[in-house]
Formats: sequence, structure tokens, C-alpha cells
Amino acid sequence: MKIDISTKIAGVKFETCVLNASGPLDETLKQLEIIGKSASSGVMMKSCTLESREGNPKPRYADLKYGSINSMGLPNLGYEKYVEFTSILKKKSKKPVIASICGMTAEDNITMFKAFNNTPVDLIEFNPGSPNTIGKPIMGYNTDALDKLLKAVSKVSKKPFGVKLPPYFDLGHYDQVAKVIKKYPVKFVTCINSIGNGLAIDPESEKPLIKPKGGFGGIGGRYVKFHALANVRRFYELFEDKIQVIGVGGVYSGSDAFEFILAGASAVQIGTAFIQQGPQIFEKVQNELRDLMRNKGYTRLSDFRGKLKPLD
Ligand code: RRO
Repeated sequence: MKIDISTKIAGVKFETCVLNASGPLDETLKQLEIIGKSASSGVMMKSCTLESREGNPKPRYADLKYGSINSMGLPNLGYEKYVEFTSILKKKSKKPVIASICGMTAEDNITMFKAFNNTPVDLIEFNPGSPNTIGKPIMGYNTDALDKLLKAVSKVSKKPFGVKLPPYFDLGHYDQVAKVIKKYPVKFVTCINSIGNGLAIDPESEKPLIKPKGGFGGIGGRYVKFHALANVRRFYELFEDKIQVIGVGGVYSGSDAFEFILAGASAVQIGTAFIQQGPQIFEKVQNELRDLMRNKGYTRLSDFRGKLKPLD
């Protein structure tokens, strides 16, 4: 039985629904080419800013028992490099290439969106606010600011774009955010960014595990899967499948990917598990997902996507 795990995001075909998340190991051309050669079904690039950034002081990433903590501080080569990489990666990998834009101001975002209009980039994931930029709030928690940013970038983008969202915990926040997003031509949302401002402590040294912000950083991996699933589910319901949802947060196995799709995701991204297990993680998750579907008698994602069953 042929098991088809291909998907479309904003009309762009992906051979499988499993790709890398923006952030881990996707800053340099060398790293991006490794992703291009892997089974990741697209090449997602690191969030970029107008100017290149060194990022926060090290150590700024640590593995944890069930995930990770990071306060990278948006290290990247500056958007012009990623504009340049787009055509190289498209040519070499023959996969969809996705840019991630995370400007410090509305003007920066406009400049970057315009620059990618003239590239073969397939999609743009707009990241309106990292949890770790020192002195900056998480933009997704301020719906007025989010509204203004989306208004500005919607006017200039000729590429299909989506929004990477922070996790929400209060059910009322989902309604507010969905209302704002529906006003603009947003094609997808990616849920979730890391859960901001956790603190991991080493009891032996009596110090935090990472240096920036007194040890505060975004939590990813298995710790965040349940909140990621809830965010995917709620936005899937609120958008009634008119705006697609991409799931990210704690995908290590085919079963994890299956759960995200059951909740309504059209694709899943892998972040922490890619850092911890290397590029073979993409093929492993894809194979496990196909095996699981085969056992259940499902042959394509539409057989079960969004069809989470009630308990009665
Ligand atoms: O670079 C980072 O510190 C970072 C970013 Br831009 C983000 O969106 N999420 C995250 O966990 N780290």
C-alpha cells in the first residue's frame, strides 16, 4: 500500500509533511545545505534581521532531559545573505525554501519582505518577536502591535506568508489573536515558538545552564508538546482550515507527528530533536509516520488530519 505523506502549504507542494524548524542549525549556507541534502521536505532558514547579529553571550543553548533551553538572541548573517542563499538552495536541493523574517522594527520587516519578493523563495514565515531579544517583548503577546506589523507587511509581500506564534495559554487569547490574523492575507500559522523565559538550574554548580538574561530562555522539545498540540488544535478550529496550521514543539517520533496532524496540522517542523539527533531525524519521523498510518489503514494525511475524536 502506497502511503502518501505529502502536503501543500499555501499551494506549495512538499513531498512529505516533515521539515526543519527555523532556529536550529540553519544559520550558515553550509548548515542549510546539510538540511537540503537531508530528508527534510523543505529548507527553512534561520530568522533574519536587517543587520547581521552575533547573538547573545555563550553558553546560550543547553540540552535538557526532555528538551532544550535557548537564548540565542537571533544570531544571523543579515537578510541579504539569506536573499542570496535562496537561489543557491533552490537549485541544489530542489525543495521548497522558506525564509524566516524577524525584524527589530516595522520598517526593517518591510525592507526584508520586499527583498524576498525578488527571490525564488517559496514561502515566508514571519517571526514577529523572538522570546530572547534582550529588552524586547514577545510581540505575539501584544495584539495591537501584531496587528500593526501584519498590516505593514501584508501591503508589501508578494510571497505567500505565515506567522510563527508564541504559545498561548489563556483560551481568550486565541480568539483575540485569530481575529487579528484573519484581517490579513496570512496563509498559515506555525505553532509554537519556544515557551519563553524558563529557567534551568544546575544544582551542582548552583548556576543557571545558560548565560543570557540571568539564565532565562525559551523551552523546547518534549516539555512543550502538549501546549503545542493545544495551540495547533485551537487555531485549526478557529481558522476552520482556511488558514493552515504548522505544528512544532516536541516532535521526535512518527507518533508525535501523527498527533499534530490529528489535531489539525498540515505539516510538522522539527527543532530540538534535530539538534539532539542530527539530520537523520527527518527520515526517522517520516518512516515512523508511514508505518503508523499503514497499521491504521490510512493512506494520506486527509484521512485523519484534524479528525481528533471526542471522548463522547
Ligand atoms: O534566536 C533566538 O534566540 C530564538 C528565536 Br529568534 C526564536 O524565535 N525562538 C527561540 O527560541 N530562540
